[in-house]
Parts: sequence; structure tokens; C-alpha cells
Amino acid sequence: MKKLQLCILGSLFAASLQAQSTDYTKGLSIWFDTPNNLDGRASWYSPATDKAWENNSLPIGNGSLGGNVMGSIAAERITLNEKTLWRGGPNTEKGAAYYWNVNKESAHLLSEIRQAFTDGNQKKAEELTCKNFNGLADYEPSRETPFRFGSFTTLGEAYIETGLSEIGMTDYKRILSLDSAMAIVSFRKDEVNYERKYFVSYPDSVMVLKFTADRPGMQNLIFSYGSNPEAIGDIKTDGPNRLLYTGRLKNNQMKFALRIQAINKGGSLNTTDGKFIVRNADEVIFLLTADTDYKLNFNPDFKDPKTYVGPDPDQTTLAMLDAAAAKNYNELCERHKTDYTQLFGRVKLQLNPHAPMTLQYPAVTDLPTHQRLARYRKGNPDYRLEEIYYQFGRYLLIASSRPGNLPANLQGMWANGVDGPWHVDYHNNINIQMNYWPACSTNLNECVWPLIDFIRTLVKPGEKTAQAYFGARGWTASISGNIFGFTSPLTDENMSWNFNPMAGPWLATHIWEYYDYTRDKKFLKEVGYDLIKSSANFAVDYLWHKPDGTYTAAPSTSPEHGPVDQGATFVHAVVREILLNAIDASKALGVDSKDRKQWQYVLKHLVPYQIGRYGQLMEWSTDIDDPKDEHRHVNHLFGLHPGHTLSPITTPELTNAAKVVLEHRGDGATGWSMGWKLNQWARLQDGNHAYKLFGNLLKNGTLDNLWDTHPPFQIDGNFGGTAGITEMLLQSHMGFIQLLPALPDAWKEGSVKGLCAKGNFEIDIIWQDGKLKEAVILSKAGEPCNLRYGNLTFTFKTTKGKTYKVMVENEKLKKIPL
Ligand code: FUC
Repeated sequence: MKKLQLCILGSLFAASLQAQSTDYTKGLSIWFDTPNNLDGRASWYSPATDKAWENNSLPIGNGSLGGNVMGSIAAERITLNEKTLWRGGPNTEKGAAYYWNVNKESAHLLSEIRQAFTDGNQKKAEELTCKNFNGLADYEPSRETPFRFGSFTTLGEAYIETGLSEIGMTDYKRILSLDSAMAIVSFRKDEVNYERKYFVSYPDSVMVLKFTADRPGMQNLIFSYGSNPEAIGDIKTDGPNRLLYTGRLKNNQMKFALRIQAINKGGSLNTTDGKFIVRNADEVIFLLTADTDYKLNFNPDFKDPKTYVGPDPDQTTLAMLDAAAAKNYNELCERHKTDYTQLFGRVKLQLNPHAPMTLQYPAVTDLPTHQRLARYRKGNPDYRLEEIYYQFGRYLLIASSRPGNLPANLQGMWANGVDGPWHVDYHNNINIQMNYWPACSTNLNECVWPLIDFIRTLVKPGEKTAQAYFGARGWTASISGNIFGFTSPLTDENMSWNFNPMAGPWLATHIWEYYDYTRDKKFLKEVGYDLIKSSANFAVDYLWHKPDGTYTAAPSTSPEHGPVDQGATFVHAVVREILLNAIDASKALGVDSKDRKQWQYVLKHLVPYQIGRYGQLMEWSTDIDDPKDEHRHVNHLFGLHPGHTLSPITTPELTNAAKVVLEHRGDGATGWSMGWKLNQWARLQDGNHAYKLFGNLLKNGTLDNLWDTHPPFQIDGNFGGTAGITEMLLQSHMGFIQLLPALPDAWKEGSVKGLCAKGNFEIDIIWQDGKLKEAVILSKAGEPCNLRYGNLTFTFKTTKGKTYKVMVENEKLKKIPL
């Protein structure tokens, strides 16, 4: 043990010397030059919308364990999160029967509602739906004890007193390096340069915090831990250099553990009263591992309150900490960087790299991010900031969504309170879906796995919901999800908000999306197809087969907006999408020709898109759209994006009607809404308008640390932003690959490397003077390549593993030798 420690310490010193010579602000980074005032303890005692926290923190994570670095001088605070730490579920006070019994049995009322529509009795149809198609579990903890729906909740915080004051401090920097997935805090005081470095390693399941200085003996730290106030637990000493916190959430008895090891070089370490006290050390490293006893369960037992309870986190955290502590800092750091850059480094984006100095404002690159953002808000171009914003979305996805854990939630995984906005849940009206829009197109397929696993947890409970409300086969979900298979609607009688049976099919389209990018037949056969098929069957059974032979969605709503309808456009658009996915999936596997025929039949007889009196794509079955309506949801344009049933190339007239809707809705709104409209303008192939939306998102929907804001902080807009920029450069949803479909005039010159297209292609594009210079295409599945650039088209066969170069010559797309 002694020998091992010596070797750790030796390499630590070398690492710190090396680190202090790197200026991380010069790479892709988000940084501040002033400390914030967040060294007061325990953020959850401050108001929920803690602006300072939202604007200033730097998020790090490995998809399971996350932290927000506050970077204050006197006391470093890192708010901690474990992705599975949730209140609610079947282990709340009264147990499983109470939890699962949340669906109302209302399917028998469908015929009465439909008759009311036929009779023109909208009021009756609406009343019956509102009263009976909600659920039995409340979304408000104040109205339901125990709180069955639950919430994502904080793991507490690490609080490290440094004994330093801000007086006389200079050269402060708090940096999130996107190149290396590290947060760095550095400053100078009394002629000493201090540096802190933090990262969370996916391969070693550990958070690593390192405190160094360029003079020996300067580290005088007191490390303590503040737990979640809604937990009962205690922290104890676990050997000479370890602490162990074991706790249980009061609401559902979920057990969680946090283990910390301190490793000091020089000076002394005293582990006492749940604290580490370090005196006069040269360097200190803290290793943190955390876990809960949550178990992802695809086949929950409805009678067992402990159906989501798995291995003891006391044990799992011990194994993780022992394994991490057996590696020295350099090894941990290198393994982390290798793992991270292997994903992050796949895509490179350069916008106007040679823009004249007057445009590029070279000095701007020396400014902290929030000052650059402030300049950008005033209309100053900053292409580098745009690149950083783009890559930040990819960083956030890698940090919050890695295989083996749950998907990114409403705040990724960085909520800092016992509860948070919308319980920091999985919102299915747009939000969780938006989180995954950039995943495949920006070459992060692995990051989709948590979403796929989450969807798998919904199937069995979702079958109950499908039966209870629609007597339907298959599975579905509703507006809000948690990690315990919650698929029912909530008690709220506001149906435009609470009624979204399309949540399930919409989620299922992501399964096809993943297959379409990867062309992984094994996945489709063994996991994906059943999820898609049962979702399509749900859609078929949910529809009203009217006496005139058409199929329509009754009752239905357009999310968060308008009346209970007998044919909301959004619902039909999702139904179209899932049926097309099911048809394609069954063809790809050569199975279920009988089901396929039914899906095709329903598709053919589904009520078509309609154009209303303003030339707009109608949102509901009657022409009641208001051209002054600037509501944030644009779900009725689902077919344009994220779906693929509306496109300027295949359905120009309808797509023009979709454009009218976007014009009516305007270019403002909440963060995520601007993110969505950016994607939709890109699909309209209007690069300048898409760029306008991107600009608005960055200017008006983005916090100082580049987090998206609704307000409050909500991560979906970051992902929508990154996806939208990708859509401006490459689209492949219509069965062909479009190069630079929505390039704005502002991006005259640039390149992008490593984007992915459906059919499993990887594509690099270079453009100059606003025109394609060349594209290099790697075929990873040997599929034919159907290319399009402007009006030019070009199809060629490919061989798996081969790379092709394409250019425009004599107004034709041509393959040229590499
Ligand atoms: C949907 C949106 C809201 C918010 C919430 C989390 O309900 O309409 O604006 O983003 O999700």
C-alpha cells in the first residue's frame, strides 16, 4: 500500500507541473475571469431559480456521476448528482399496489366521446376527456403524500474550505475545457499560483478533484460533505484516508452511498468527524465514487415494491473506489481523456476560419465567454463562439448520457436541489426527445443507449396505460416520465398539457432513428423491432376508424395548446412516422408482412394534412389557427422536423404551409422552442432564417455558462441548438444525403468533419465562397450513396469501409480520386 502511494505521489507532482503550463482558454472552452459569490454552503437553501448557480457553474459528468463546479476562492463548492437518485416509485410509503394503480380505466368511454364529436357536441367530448383521460397520481408533492411521481434529487455537495481569502487574489480563471472534459480553477495569491483540476471518468467511474500550487506546502483544506436534506444518513471515517456517507431518501427509502478518498502529498491528513483536514500539503487529490441501489428493470413486477431495487451501493462504491485508487492520477487522467476524446474528437467544426480580422475580432478570443456572449448579443459576429456553443452540446451529451445509465433529464444531470423545475423529470412532449436529436448526426451513437434502455423500462407499464385508456395493443407513455416506469397521465384536467398518448410512439421513432443511422440489424432484430412494432400497433388501435373509412385521432390534443380535438395534426404526424418506421423495420428484417399491410392500409386512410385560410398548415381538424399565436410549441410541424413526411423537395405545397406557421409563430420564444424552430427552418432549407434562430437562441436563450435557459436552465435547447446547426450542414432524413442544405450567407467558408448520415455514412464537408468545395464520404455499411447538393443529384454504389471524394465539376456532382 505504501509503495503504491509513493508512486501516486511521484506522478502527481509531474502532472501538476505539466498542467500549469497549459492555457486551457485557448482551446475549445467556456470560462470566467471572476469568481462568483457562491461559496455559501448548500445551494438548496437558496431560491430554486438560483441565477448565480445557473449562470456560473461549470458542469462535469460521466453519465452517472455529475458535478457543478462553482470555483470560489475561500470555499470550493461542487454540487453533486447521481443520475439514478430519485424520489417516488413503487417503494414510496404505501408500496407497489398503490404506485401501479395510477391509470384510470376509461377506454369504454371512447365511443361516447367519438359520438359526441359526431353530434357536434364539442363541449361533451371535451368534458369527458378531461375528466376521464387524466390519471390518479399527482404531479404536485403538496397534493399527494407520499409523492408517487417523485423527482430527481441532489446527491448533496462537496464543500472544500481553503483558508484563502479573495483579497489580493489575481489572474482568476474558471474554465471548462471541452477538449479534455476537465474543469480548471486557477488564480494567483501572495505570489503563489494555485490550480484545481476536476474531471469525472467514465472508464473508472470516479470523480477526481486535484488541488495544487507552484509552491510546496500551500494546501490547507477542510473537505466536508453536505447531504440531501430529504435523506437520512451519516458520514463516517472509513480508514485513515476515506470517508463513507450512506443514506436513504425519506420518500422511497432509496439507498445511496458516496465514498471519498483523500490523497495528500506532503503535510498532514487527518480524517475525523466526517471531514478531511489537510495541513501544509503540496498537493491533494480527492477521489469520489457514488451510487444508489436503483436497478434498471425492463420487466418490473407490479406486486413488488422493490422491483427497482438492486445491488447495495455500499459495495459497488467500494469496488469502484478501490479500483480507481489503484491507479495513479496520470493514469486516471489519461484514461479519462482517451475515453472522452475518442467520442468528442469525432466531429470538428470550423466556421470562417480565415475571416478578416475586422470580422473575427481576434481579441475576443482573449475574453471570457460571458463577455463574448454579451458582444454577440449586440450583433458582433463571433464564429468561434458559435463553434464552442455547437461543441458544448456534444460535450453535454457525452457528460450526461453514457451506456449503462439513464438518459439525460431536463437539466441533463446537474440539478442542484431536492426538487427542481418540473421535478427534473423525463418530459415527453418534446424535451427528452430533443436531448437526443444531435446524438446520431454528430457521431455519438453510444450516447443513445441510455435512451433506448429508458424506453425499454416503459414498455411493460406502458402496456397497462395503453389498455386502460384505449383498449389498445402495444405500449405508450404520457407527458411525464420518471425512472420507475411511470407511463400514465397525471391528475391534471388540463388536457392540452396532460394528454399525450403520442409520447410512446414519438419515443419509439428514436429506436428507428438509431437503426437508420447505424444499420445495426442485430440491434433491430433483438431489441429495436419489438419496441417499434408494438408502438405502431398502439397507434393503430388508438385511432378512431370512422364510418367513412378514414382514421383520425379522437380524442387528441396538440401539446400544451388548444382544444380537445378529433384530429390534431401533431398526432397524425407522429402516427405517420411510427407507421413508416414499422413498415421499413419489418421490410429490413423481412418479417410480419401481414402487420405491414395493416400499417400501410391505416397510413393510406389517415386523415391528410390540411391547409387553412391563411395558407397555414392547420394545427387542428378545424381551421381555428390564429396568425398572431406565438405559442412555443410547434408540434404540428412534426412532419417537417423531427419527422420526414414534409419536405420542400417531396411535398412543396404542404411545406410552404408549414413555413407560414413558422412565420406566424415568430422567431422568439423559450430556449428549446428557438432550438426547435432552428431545426425546422433548416429543414425548410432556409439557411439565413435558420441562422437567425440560432442567433436568437444564443442571444436570448443562453446563460453565461452557455447553458440553455427556458428560463430556468433546461438542457434541451443546448441539444436542439447543436442538432440544428448540424441540420444546416447535412441532412439525410429523406432517403438521400443533402450537403449544405441550409448554409447561411454568414458562413462563407468552413468545414465540418465526422458528421453522420443515415445509411451509416460518415461525412466531411469543406465549403468556400458559400459553395461546396468537396465532400469526403466514408461508407460504413456499403449502402448506395444518394447525394444531393442544391439541385444536383448523384448516386453511386459503395463498398463497406471505403472512402469517396465528391466535388462539383461542370455543374455536376462527381466522384474524384482521393
Ligand atoms: C414542456 C414545455 C415547457 C417546459 C416543460 C419542461 O411542457 O412546454 O415549456 O419546457 O416541458
